[in-house]
Amino acid sequence: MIHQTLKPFPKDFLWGAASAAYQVEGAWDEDGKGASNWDKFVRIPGKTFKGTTGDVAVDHYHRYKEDVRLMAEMGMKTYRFSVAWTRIFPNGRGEINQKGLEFYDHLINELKVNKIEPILTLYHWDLPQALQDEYGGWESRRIIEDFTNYSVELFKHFGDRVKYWVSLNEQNIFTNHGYHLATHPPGIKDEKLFYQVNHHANLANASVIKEFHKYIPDGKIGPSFAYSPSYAASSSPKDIMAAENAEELNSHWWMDTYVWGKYPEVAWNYLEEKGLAPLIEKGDFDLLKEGKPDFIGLNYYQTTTFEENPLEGGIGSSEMNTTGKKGTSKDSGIPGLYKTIANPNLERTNWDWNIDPQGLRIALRRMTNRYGLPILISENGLGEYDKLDADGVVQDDYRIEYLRSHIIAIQEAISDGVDVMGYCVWSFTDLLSWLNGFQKRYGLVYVNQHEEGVHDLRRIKKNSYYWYKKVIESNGTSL
Ligand code: BGP
Repeated sequence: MIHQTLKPFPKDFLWGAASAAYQVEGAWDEDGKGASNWDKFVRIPGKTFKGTTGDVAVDHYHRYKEDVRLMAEMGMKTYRFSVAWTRIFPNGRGEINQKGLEFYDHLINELKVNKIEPILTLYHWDLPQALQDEYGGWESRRIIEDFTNYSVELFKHFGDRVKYWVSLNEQNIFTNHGYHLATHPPGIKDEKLFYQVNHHANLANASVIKEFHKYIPDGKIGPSFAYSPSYAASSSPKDIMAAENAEELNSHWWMDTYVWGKYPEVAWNYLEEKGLAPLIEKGDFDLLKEGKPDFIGLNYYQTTTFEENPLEGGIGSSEMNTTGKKGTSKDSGIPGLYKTIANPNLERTNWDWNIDPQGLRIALRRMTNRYGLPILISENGLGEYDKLDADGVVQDDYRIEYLRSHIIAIQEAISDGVDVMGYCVWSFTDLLSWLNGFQKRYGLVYVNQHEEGVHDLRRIKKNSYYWYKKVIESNGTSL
């Protein structure tokens, strides 16, 4: 659909950027913080790129004032960050660590003084290790109570100042890496457990959303989902069916459950046949239905293209490109359902992520048609090698191009009728990439931090910072 004129961005559109506690804060064992699953995992040799850890990360814990100053100077309307559960409850539950609350109090107050709307993510993957040790973390239903208890403390404490909340960040990604690919903690490969863990996470998500509405009736909450729309490799009905299968199992499986409190039939039947469907207890679906989100958070990076994959001899899962060498990723799939294939119409990044702004518009439209909820784009950005040149400038024009084309796609989607609440660039400053160290950079602000050696961590505005400042000032008219 081609619009003669595009609708303007809404007046109160939340232009912003995002981060996650483990990737920016550092201070991993300061002021009473407990150890998280990531604090443990990164210490196992060979798990992360060049053995990088978030021990220091980009030291946001000590430099948050400077970071917020840079946000304010850019005119940012919103900042999405996550709370480290282990700062609040070092062992996952029990006594509150006041120093942990204080840090986020200071951060939130600093944002408010600068008229930046905080968006608080309750869980961005750093689980208290104590809970993993005690009962397997997400593997046990006990997580529902502990996650709810932790979340309610945050609602009570920050609810007067924070109105936008994200419950779970990318449940599909953290469970896939944690229990299927074994590339994130706890590093397990067990398909059956993967679906059980997801059922617990769904229940925990619903439980905190239900509580949220009691404590912060004037606030909004939703999960952030990593949605990668499925394309068919060709017009062959077999490829189209493969793409449908992927959409059912990789997207509807999660989003339908968040919004409607029930699992989609096709995916459920497939999993039941395979003996992989999760165990459900009485009352589970009631809880799932009671935890309806106010919006869906969309983390959009790319689309994925699928073709048919035979049941006999078809390809299974494989590893992703964490080398930064273009073309090193391998196709993966589920025999009998689908396999991925490179899309010849799309450019790829050095980490083989497809660059597809139209895919964002497609994602927004599909989600709107199916769920009818407002959408917060809670992450979108480009990970690339950025270089600080001799004049102290970071010429990340490729990032500007990436962001510009995606923002145009959002405006087209808004013109199509999609209700988009805001847009958070991933990320504000450079930060630690879970598996790619510091060489895969996303920030609007460069941070002098690297995998090896000790660095001054100074902040340098990239070209994209100045460009985004104008975008915000003009409410998206100057692109
Ligand atoms: C999302 C995560 C972020 C961030 C981003 C980029 O899946 O929510 O935490 O890491 O992806 O990923 P990467 O650092 O692997 O390039």
